[in-house]
Amino acid sequence: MLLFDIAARHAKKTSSNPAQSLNTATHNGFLLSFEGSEGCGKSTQIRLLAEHLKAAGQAVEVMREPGGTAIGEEVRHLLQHAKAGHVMTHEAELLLFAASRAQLVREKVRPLLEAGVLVILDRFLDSTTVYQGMARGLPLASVQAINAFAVGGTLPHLTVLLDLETDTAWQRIHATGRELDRMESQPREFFEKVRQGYLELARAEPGRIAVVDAGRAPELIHAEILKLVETRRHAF
Ligand code: ATM
Repeated sequence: MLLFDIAARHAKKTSSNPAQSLNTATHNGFLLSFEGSEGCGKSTQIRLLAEHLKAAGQAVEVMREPGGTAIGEEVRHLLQHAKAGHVMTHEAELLLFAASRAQLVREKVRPLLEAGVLVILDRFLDSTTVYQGMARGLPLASVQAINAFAVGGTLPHLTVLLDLETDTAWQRIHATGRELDRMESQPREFFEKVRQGYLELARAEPGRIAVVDAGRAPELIHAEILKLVETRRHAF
């Protein structure tokens, strides 16, 4: 199964990096996405990275998915807390995530990249491939086509995948004591599918997706991410 057929096709023609060949907008910015299952420490790592880069004088903008725009935040609320959420079909869920992304890309991401900003996305299209495609089981060809339509060629230069054993992630989610939302309330097997889905995706796109062991101390993870970002940015 090839997860990013379109990217691979373009990559063959033009470059060894699918992200590079698909980022059709002309800009000097850098698009970095973070992925991983709940409890992997994404928020902490994004905060540490953004603080570091800002302190070094870099223009940085952090946005989350679903959300990041006024429309996207309303979609997020619908996805996570709608009263009728328990009857939401997988297909409707997929399209809502895609709708939030289509808005974010055009309203925020592209203008920021064109202004030379380093944009950090807390989740992006890989979340849809993994959660709706691989974990929910929707046909991957449809998920890819909808993803491609939503992002319209705007792909990350680098994606950091924070990989954590499902049991550890599971314990972290349930240790918070707060009420879990619709997505977080999925059974353990769902989160295992998410983890394996991400790892499969990373194997299919090693040039874009870097797997980082999230089971270590936050400072060690932060240092590795910093190195990855610096190396990859110099390549552009
Ligand atoms: P955060 O809690 O990381 O903001 O993510 C919200 C949830 O939405 C997360 N669920 N869990 N558990 C992952 C899920 N999600 C998708 O299922 N598909 C997507 O396309 C995106 C962006 C998020």
